[in-house]
Amino acid sequence: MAEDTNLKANTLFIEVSGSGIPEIDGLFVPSTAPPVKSESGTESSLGYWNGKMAWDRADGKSSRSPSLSYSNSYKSWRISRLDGHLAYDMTCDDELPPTDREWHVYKMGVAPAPKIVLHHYDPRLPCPKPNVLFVLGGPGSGKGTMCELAQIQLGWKHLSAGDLLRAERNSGGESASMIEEIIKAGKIVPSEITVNLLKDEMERITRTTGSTNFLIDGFPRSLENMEAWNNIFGKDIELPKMLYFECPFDILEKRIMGRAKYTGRSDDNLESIKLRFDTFKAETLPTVEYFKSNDKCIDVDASQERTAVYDVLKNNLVEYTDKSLLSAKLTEKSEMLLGLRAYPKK
Ligand code: UP5
Ligand code: MG
Repeated sequence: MAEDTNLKANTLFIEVSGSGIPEIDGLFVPSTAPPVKSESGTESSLGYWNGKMAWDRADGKSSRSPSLSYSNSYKSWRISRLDGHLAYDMTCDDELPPTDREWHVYKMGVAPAPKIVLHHYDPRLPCPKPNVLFVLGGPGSGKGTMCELAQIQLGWKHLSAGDLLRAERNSGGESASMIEEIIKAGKIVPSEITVNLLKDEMERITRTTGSTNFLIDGFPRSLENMEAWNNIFGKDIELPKMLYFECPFDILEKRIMGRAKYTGRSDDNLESIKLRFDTFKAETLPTVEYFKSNDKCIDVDASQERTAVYDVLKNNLVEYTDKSLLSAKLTEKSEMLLGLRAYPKK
């Protein structure tokens, strides 16, 4: 195989953890092994080995360099021990070391095989700042639907504060029952919990996907939420813009009751909807006013057809969206979200 001279610099970092040989665990950085011609005749470039990206241990302790690389002869990714013997491998032709499958424990390895996490940024350095747009609106105004569309079609990452809280509740952690009680009563979960969930999830996504564009749906729901956000991000990032999905109560109620049989959400019932809407008026609308007074709020008529609402969202994201995605064909899932295609029958 001739060397590909158009290779992009390898800037990915790899974290290896939980292996049966603790000396293998640690950070692997883009390889600095000098270019060579391998037995199979492949010429390697800096950061690459056998035409695929390659990594050295950050602590420089391995006697093999690169210590995480691809072998064309064996058609496998391989991780070596400090003494240079192979410990773990994965037969495949993936461009990058697989993170979603269990590695094979090689002759000189010890079970269990390690977990591999790919980082787009050096995990030893602070995470790059997020580029955030808040999407706020009453319960059932279409925040989740529209943000999911933007995630599929435009590559923005959708974070629903409500979904993160429901996942935290389902994880059964120490705040699980408190979160459930608050959600059922349509009230607002203590800000510190929500902001930390958002921050951790944004950092995880940025580090593992490289993406910094985030749509945050359903937050900040109160001035106190906003204060907690500012305490953590205020000094680092400018006040984000907000898209406010405006929609009358009778339409919201109809939409949620239409959705209730599919979601199984403990707050998708007439009583909770009313409580959620009361909280929205009392606590969330002042937040919307705060963004308006800072000239950071864009009103969206969310009672319109789905396609019209999505167009407004899209227009507000264009500036930071990869231009090649703007004219991409709608996926089947997007057509379903837009109501242009029926969901498959269960
Ligand atoms: N639909 C969507 N758009 C439509 C359109 N244009 N025309 C016709 N139909 C449309 O949409 C609802 C339904 O309407 C769907 O069936 C959809 O197909 C259809 P959806 O996109 O689900 O609306 P969404 O605004 O996301 O509604 P949701 O119920 O999720 O909003 P809430 O704000 O109530 O819920 P959230 O999950 O954000 O929060 C739940 C609870 O968590 C809160 O009440 C609170 O207790 C807690 N919470 C906090 O404490 N803090 C936070 O920061 C966030 C949440
Ligand atoms: Mg939602």
